[in-house]
Amino acid sequence: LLRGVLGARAAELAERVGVAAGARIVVATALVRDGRVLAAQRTRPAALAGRWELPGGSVETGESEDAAVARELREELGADVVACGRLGTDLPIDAGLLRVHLARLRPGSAEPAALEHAAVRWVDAAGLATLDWVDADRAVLPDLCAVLGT
Ligand code: 523
Repeated sequence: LLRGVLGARAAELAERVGVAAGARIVVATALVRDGRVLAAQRTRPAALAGRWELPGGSVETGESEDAAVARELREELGADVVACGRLGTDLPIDAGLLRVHLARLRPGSAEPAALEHAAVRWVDAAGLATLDWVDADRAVLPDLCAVLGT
């Protein structure tokens, strides 16, 4: 919306000011393989425990979003992934802004494991609707469905 009203340059500046003012960027990762995406079940906080998310976390100061995606998935899943573009639009969350990135496993990566989640599961387009997603992630499901195909 900002972009439409103010133009791309102004929106970019507003975004930087927002970041400078402390708006936190959280990356979420749609790790896709063979028409399936990796869903992960949260263990914390209590309000989100048991609900499913696209794995990720806060971008650190000075870190690129692609680097944050790779770091978070190494920490949380023990997997070696490469980010390969954005999916959907920025989603407002309590913590700041959630940005979804597409990613693929690097050849030779270990199979993703639930090191910090209750469980992980590869789901196809039809399976997306069967999981109890956290609210923000639910908004990206139509875009994800299109990426996974039917
Ligand atoms: N989300 C969210 N969806 C989603 C992720 C990865 C995160 O809605 N796919 C929200 C949940 C939390 C906030 O973003 O409110 C931070 O996510 P978290 O706790 O997974 O990331 P951390 O561990 O990097 O954040 P801190 O605990 O604050 O360090």
